[in-house]
Amino acid sequence: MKLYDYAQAPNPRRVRIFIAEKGLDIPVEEVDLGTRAQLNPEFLAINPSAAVPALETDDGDILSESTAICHYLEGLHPEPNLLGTTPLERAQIMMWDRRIELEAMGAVAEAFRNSNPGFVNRSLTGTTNYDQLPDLVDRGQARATESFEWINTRLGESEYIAGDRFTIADITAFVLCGFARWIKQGPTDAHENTHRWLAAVSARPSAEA
Ligand SMILES: N[C@@H](CCC(=O)N[C@@H](CS)C(=O)NCC(=O)O)C(=O)O
Repeated sequence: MKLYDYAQAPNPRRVRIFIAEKGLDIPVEEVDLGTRAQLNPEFLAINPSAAVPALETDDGDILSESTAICHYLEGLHPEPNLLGTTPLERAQIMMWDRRIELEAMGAVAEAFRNSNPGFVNRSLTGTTNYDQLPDLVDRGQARATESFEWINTRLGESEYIAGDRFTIADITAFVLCGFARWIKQGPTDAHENTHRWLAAVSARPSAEA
């Protein structure tokens, strides 16, 4: 098995933390997004979406999408469970994970990719170059601010994001907090529930992954 990775990028980090929580040792190959190696024909043959992470299975199949890779790994290595056990718990974890990914990470990506000079004409991932849209920067910032509000509210009613135990939704939210620093965002001092949760999640060895 092999994980196509990029150390600084948020989505591959989600998978690395998941792998660490499972106690697995999967070799990684760095795809240097800094030199746009994701657009090289060799990598496009692996992942036509031109993005990391991607996982090559022992049988040579390729999986992309962080969540799909995590589902595959959980299927092979069910313990510790990170994706839920009952139909309700699985749905709740997926619900929170998708909200964190699509709303909160999406907001940060919107602000970051439309403002950072390194992403001129790369405002979206993929093989087509899309120009930055400056109007999306303020919107992304506002959506990120809003996201940290509802995350804090959620963590006031629940010990972890999806319930009373650590799951993939906490991994995505933890990675979000690091990613949000790229746009000078994150939980504010007033977000006490988030800081309580962040202290617990940061103390896990997987946080280093
Ligand atoms: N939905 C995908 C998103 C993957 C993604 O956006 N990866 C970024 C790194 S965090 C990437 O490869 N970017 C390449 C680029 O900027 O062109 C997933 O969950 O894996």
